[in-house]
Amino acid sequence: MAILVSGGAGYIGSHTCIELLNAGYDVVVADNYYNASPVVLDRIKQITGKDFRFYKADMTKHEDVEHIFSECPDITAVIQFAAYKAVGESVSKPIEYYYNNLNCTLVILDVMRHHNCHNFVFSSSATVYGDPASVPITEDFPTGATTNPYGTTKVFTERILQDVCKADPSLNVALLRYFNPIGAHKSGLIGEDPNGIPNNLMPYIAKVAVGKLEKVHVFGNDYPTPDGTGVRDYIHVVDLARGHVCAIKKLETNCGLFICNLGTGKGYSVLDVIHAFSKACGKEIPYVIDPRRPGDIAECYADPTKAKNELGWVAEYGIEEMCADSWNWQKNNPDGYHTVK
Ligand code: GDU
Repeated sequence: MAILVSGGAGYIGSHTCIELLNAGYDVVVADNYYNASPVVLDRIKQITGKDFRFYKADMTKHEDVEHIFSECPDITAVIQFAAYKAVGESVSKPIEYYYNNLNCTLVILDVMRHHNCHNFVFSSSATVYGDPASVPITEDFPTGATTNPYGTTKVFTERILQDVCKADPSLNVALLRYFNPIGAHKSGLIGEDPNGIPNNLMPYIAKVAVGKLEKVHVFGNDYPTPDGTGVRDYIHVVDLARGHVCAIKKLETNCGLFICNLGTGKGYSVLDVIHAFSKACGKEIPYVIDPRRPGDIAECYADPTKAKNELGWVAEYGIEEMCADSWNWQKNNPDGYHTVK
């Protein structure tokens, strides 16, 4: 029994490989290094003391995916992380985003059915809820009113998977809607390493703390939130990774379609995160208030009750550990995986 982790060298994928290996699963990693580095693979081996198979593969290419499944007949489940993920870029490159993100899943599903593989975990996002009417968000909230093509690729892929589940009762699919993953593995050996200037808050703060960027730009302080800045449900990436192991176990019970939020249920503002990070790194994080970023919403946090009841999963780490672990990764690897040791 092996799990194919597509996009397994990326940020969430690499942390998930570690949790799967630690839980005793055999792992097959596939990645094209679009948003990842080969260094990650050695780090995963170093952390776990375990080996795994690796394929440099483009999951939109039928022959690449077919090659993996024909060489690894023991694959019983796929966790599909491979996708483009930059919200802003998706607005200017919609064709690339729809082509890549939808085809990765479609090609894998097509190959899976010829190889007797029935379990599929999809890396979805709270972005499918758009601007929710209220918080906390439960899984039955309406989806689809997204504000950018990236978010819409998540909605469309969810819809495809629901249709495929209806057509094939032997298929088990988990749609995991992540809130805002941050943090890094305790070892400081793997973490988030975005290309260029980070779009997301936590990697941006970390780059300011390490002196690579001058100050944080806070996008708006006039939202209807306690301090006026945007509120999000930040979740430690290791907690999120553990959620995938729980989802694999759920699929092993032949559950059919399973939709679940993965969040902590707690909301923190941009200023809360900046202050928590200052404490973790022991220095002031300079910031400036800028206008709102188009497409942003005021508040977004999960109701994680379903994950607790049906996966037996709860987030263990709080904001202090998320910041401490992000800082530990950033200070040890100021240039991410390009850092020369
Ligand atoms: N923010 C800043 N300055 C920055 C970056 C972000 O003030 O430099 C603010 C944003 O306005 C927002 C908060 O920080 O209030 C978090 O922003 P992120 O960009 O880190 O995260 P988002 O909530 O915008 O989006 C993230 C992922 C998406 C999607 C979404 C789900 O990037 O892919 O999954 O969560 O809700």
